[in-house]
Amino acid sequence: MLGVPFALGADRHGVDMGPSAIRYGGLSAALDTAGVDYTDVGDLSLPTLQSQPASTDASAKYLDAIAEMTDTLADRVATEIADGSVPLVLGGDHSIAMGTMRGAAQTSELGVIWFDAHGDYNTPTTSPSGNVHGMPLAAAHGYGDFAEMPWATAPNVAEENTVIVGARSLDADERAVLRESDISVFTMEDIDKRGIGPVTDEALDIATDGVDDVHVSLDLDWLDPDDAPGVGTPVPGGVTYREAHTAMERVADRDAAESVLRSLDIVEVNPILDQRNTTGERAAELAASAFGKRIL
Ligand code: NNH
Ligand code: MN
Ligand code: MN
Ligand code: MN
Repeated sequence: MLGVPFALGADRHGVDMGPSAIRYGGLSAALDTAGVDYTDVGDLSLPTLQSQPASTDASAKYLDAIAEMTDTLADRVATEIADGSVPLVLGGDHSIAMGTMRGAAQTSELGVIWFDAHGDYNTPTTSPSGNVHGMPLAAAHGYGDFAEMPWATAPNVAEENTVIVGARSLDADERAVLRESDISVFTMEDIDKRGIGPVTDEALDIATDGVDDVHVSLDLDWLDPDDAPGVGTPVPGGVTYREAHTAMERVADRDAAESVLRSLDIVEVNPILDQRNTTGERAAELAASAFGKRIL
């Protein structure tokens, strides 16, 4: 368990307190119940929004600081995996996933499952906001502007093994790019038609096809804002807390059978926007479910 108290990718105060909120939400107790053998290695030391002058690059804000964060996190994640651990990375905004994926994919091929309301497939050229937390999946694939930024790119991650689950807010250019790509996108409509269990199982099939392991990235705005209000970019019409549980349980089931989980990040929890740490508590429970927590 590693905290990444980072907010520059969202350009919004409070998401840097996500690691504290998730720990305070009961993560250790939930992992104990799951019977997980874990160590909390604390938080990375990173620049805060308060300590930075406002970014002058409107197309990709704070990109230099984000590159440094990515280097630090990627090295740490790679080291922990080499030591036999499965990193549980607590964000922080979703830009941290660039670091997790680059570290996790360093030595062998990696599938990716992205549970998110958003596609996170913008680039500095296409982004409507300039917020890098809307770009990490494009960065990992070295897409567009990111082809010139090796620090952002995860080696050994193929579009064919990348799956977005639960999308319901795609920007116009992002949508066009995803439609043309070999990335699989399951929208909320797919979940409504088929159910979250079958959709998650198929996502796991795609992500692990011909590949050893998967990285799971869970953005708390994947959940409906009624269930997870403490996020910076809420989108109505999301999955329920129960559906999110089912998805994490399917991940744990597959991992128990085939040892597929290489790394997990839990991102975008913002306690400033939350209601009495509801979102922090739910993030903690969902993480423990992904690591095998069951009621009985
Ligand atoms: N698509 C929007 C953007 O790029 C919002 C991204 N926000 C997220 N992504 N929280 O998961 O600015
Ligand atoms: Mn996201
Ligand atoms: Mn999102
Ligand atoms: Mn494995």
